[in-house]
Amino acid sequence: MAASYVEWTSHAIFHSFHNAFGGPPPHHPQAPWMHPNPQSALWKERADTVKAAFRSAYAAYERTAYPHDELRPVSNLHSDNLNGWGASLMDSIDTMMLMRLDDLVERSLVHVSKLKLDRNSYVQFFETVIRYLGGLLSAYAISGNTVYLTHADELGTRLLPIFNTTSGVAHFDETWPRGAGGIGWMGSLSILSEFASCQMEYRYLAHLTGRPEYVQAVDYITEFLQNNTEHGGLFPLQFATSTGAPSSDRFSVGAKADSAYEYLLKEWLMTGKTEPHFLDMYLKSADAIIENMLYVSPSRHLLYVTDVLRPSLHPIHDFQHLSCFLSGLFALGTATIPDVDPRHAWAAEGLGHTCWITYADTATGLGPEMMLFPQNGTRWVDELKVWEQKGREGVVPGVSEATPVTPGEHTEYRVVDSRYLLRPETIESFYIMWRTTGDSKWRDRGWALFEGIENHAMLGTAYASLADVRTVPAPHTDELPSFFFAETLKYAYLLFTDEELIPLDRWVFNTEAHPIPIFTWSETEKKLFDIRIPGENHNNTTLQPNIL
Ligand code: DMJ
Repeated sequence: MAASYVEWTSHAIFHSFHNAFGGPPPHHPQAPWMHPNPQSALWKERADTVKAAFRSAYAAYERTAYPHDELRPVSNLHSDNLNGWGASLMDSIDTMMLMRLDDLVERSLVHVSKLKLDRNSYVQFFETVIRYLGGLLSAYAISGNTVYLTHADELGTRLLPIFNTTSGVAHFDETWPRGAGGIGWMGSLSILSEFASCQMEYRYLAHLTGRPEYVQAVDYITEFLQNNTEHGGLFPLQFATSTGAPSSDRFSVGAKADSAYEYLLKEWLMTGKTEPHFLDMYLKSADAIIENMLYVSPSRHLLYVTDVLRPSLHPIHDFQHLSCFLSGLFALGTATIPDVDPRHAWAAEGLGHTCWITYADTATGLGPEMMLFPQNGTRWVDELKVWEQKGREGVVPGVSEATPVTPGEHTEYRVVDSRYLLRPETIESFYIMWRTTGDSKWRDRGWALFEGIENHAMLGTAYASLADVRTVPAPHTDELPSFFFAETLKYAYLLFTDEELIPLDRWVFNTEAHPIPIFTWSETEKKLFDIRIPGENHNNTTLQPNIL
């Protein structure tokens, strides 16, 4: 068996990376900010520093926790909350490939080859899809090695019973071999972000395997979302799994919601912008978010996105770290949607700025998990109206350059959860902002963020989440999540390297930062999978739940 791994060289990785999908890379006009950069040596050194951080933290995981899911870096124990299949390894393979850490890739391939998915196990659908299935699909897309694809296909099939509900929305969890769904802490409820963040992975898997059941299962979810839209583009946080009835009065782009909105744009991008219903859904949702959930703080004029409550969409004025992905999503939409409303670009800039401020305001330079803004913030669209009426005088509201506080100065918001969980959303948005605007401030801010991680999250060789970002020395919690390897360090590396490893016109990241190549459906696939492209003939079947 070892012989096939020996062929696994970095040359092979990048040969396949550029050729497995559509032959040699097409000519991409160089983006203006990619011209020879006098600071290249500095940024190369910074990218190498991130690579060294990955190597060090991964070595600690391998030494102490492998083959379990995650390292507990304070106690030097491990956890197995993600199926016990080696989540940190499985989530990291494509990061290793992009960083050209060939020895680690080789060892990972041995692990994947031996991985048995058929033992009795409790699986959470969402985490399994975004981390394991997404990780395997990207590893295959980058390398062309079919070991990853075979396992992705097996995993995709094993998870299919989770879609088999009377409403068609997926269960939260499942036991294997086939047992009852809905057995974990969510019981008979399904969470929006969790059942609506699997479509990219399953549709790409269908493209690779030719299996229609993968598309059918997830296209039913898209149809369910279309039928359950509120306020023009918002979705409640939870639904009863059996009836599909909403079971929450709250709308959010943070916990329980985030990637459901993210996938609308990304599904449109992933199939080469050929399926306009995804764009239509995304634009409606973006508009509803802009109209109802974006607020500006009274004194620092910081733009933030808050949860709102039914029926009047009353704002809570909370701001979650998880919501910081929205800046990058709006930036990606701005760069890819023709003639898009300029509010998307302003929101990307303003939200990215606020996310940076929440880091730069703290003693550690790392941002808290949740903040509460004063209750008298103003709706952003109302401020925009006044600005328009005044002939657009001065900067766009909410896009002002508020500066970080000095020690003792009031931040205006209150920190209600002071942890930093090594999450990626802020550096993810900095990366997308840098790639789509070319403004080097996003790189500089990303470097400051990474220095915060180095200075305050590093514990010897590994890293640990912070219990309080406001205190130096920072207290730690006993956690090193797999997404630190999959996302935080990957986005940091991509932000600092001058190489355009993942051109955004050829790849699209799933919500766990696993890149999926952009493709278009063939005529055969359109018929087989019942893909409806406007202006093209298709039969008029209606998707049904319980398709299995
Ligand atoms: C990751 O698993 C994914 O980014 C998910 O979409 C949100 N939560 C974590 C990172 O914070």
